[in-house]
Amino acid sequence: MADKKTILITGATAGFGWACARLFAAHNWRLILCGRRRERLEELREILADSAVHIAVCDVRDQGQVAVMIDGLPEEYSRIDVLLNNAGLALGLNHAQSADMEDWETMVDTNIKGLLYLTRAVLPAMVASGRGQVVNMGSVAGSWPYPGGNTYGATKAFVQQFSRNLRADLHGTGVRVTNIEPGMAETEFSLVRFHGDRDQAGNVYQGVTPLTGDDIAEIVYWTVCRPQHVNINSVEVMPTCQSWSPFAVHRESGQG
Ligand code: NDP
Ligand code: 8X3
Repeated sequence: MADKKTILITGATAGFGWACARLFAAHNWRLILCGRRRERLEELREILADSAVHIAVCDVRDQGQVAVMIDGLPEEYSRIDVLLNNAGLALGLNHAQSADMEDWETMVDTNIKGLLYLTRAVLPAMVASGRGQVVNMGSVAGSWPYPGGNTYGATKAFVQQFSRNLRADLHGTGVRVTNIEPGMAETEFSLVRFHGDRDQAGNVYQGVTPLTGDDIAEIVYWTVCRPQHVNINSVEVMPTCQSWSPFAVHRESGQG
């Protein structure tokens, strides 16, 4: 029987990360699960009691904590086949002129710098072994602007271009890179975006059928299971109920 493969999932305590943990466990993968909420990680480890699971409480914004997590992996978890850079968040939906600078900094620190810390820590071993895959969680917001998306969308545009540049750097190494770009999905995302306001978060999903964590997990798993000679560069996916709006046009008052 082939040896188990190992995936490191950041942001495994909720949403996409949680769904990916369950799906990869069901396919007999060895899991390294990372997030800040220890109790959620322990709950997930219990749910996945039949699987090989290593949990790591880690704030991806802290490069020191990331280094401790990677350096402290037990021997059997130390060869990472897939890094799923999923930890991330949107904070606020204010227009730029009234946005909270602390929210902006948190998004940059998490969605950009955290992803960089993990990638830089894991890549050398992948390159040395001649295989591996980095799967980044981007967003449609990285390609398509919307009011209030300002810094969140810009962090995901970074993820999109960084993913492409990684492919350029990793040319010929056998290491694959994929950027997943989901649209609206019901997770804890909106609850976090609206700083815990359940009504505001609930309104986002009123009367629609959004994507689910399981939908995204299946896509992540599909990209990882392509044959080694196939690299899925990006997957953009929206719920059927979501599409684009026309350009907004501001008209001078009195001009109709
Ligand atoms: P959730 O809020 O449900 O999950 C976010 C996860 O990120 C949690 O596990 C959280 O864990 C983790 N996380 C946040 N900050 C940190 C940190 N500093 N260190 C470690 N872990 C952190 O949201 P989603 O599952 O929806 O989001 C996952 C990814 O998908 C994000 O990158 C998001 O931008 C992206 N995305 C989401 C979409 C959506 O509509 N839901 C659409 C497109 C992309 P903890 O709080 O325990 O640290
Ligand atoms: C999350 C999707 O449209 O709320 O990345 O920005 S959206």
